[in-house]
Amino acid sequence: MATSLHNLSDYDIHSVPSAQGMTFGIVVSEWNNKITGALMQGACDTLRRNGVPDECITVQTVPGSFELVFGASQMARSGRFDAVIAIGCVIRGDTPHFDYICQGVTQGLAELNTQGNVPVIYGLLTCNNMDQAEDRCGGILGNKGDECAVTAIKMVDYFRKMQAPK
Ligand code: DLZ
Repeated sequence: MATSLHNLSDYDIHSVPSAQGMTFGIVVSEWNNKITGALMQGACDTLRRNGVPDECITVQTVPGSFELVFGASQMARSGRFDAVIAIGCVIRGDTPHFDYICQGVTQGLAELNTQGNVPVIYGLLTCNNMDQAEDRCGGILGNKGDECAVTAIKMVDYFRKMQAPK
């Protein structure tokens, strides 16, 4: 989680496993696209910086964050990706809508992680206002897209280790 003590983009590149031969799907919500576009860019840049070529990164959009669950599920089931990153941004409004969307997406993405062999990474910003979102997509708290990319590489590596013979 982003705090003033934890910049989302802080990581030691030497602690990230090799991403060679890994493929990634990124599903991005169109709502608040200035924010989600910056998150997606952060994720792609970090994957590239860790050795993932463009042809191993597929980006698809869905209309809103609620659709991330279906979008990520389709990517995970396609057999084309070692990990899926779901990127969205929900901004609190005047009604309880925010809570329903955040809860639905969070639970949906969490369930996907128990259903298959493809890790689904949680790149949903759940913010009280636009300032908080801007701080987390390349602002003073870094870019959550970077964090998602590093997490995706680490989880593919983890899965491969678990699959290795004794
Ligand atoms: C409807 C809606 C609203 C009010 N706010 C957001 C938001 O802040 N972020 C976001 O990603 N999506 C929002 N949506 C759209 C819903 O996620 C969804 O696309 C629609 O309810 C249709 O299923």
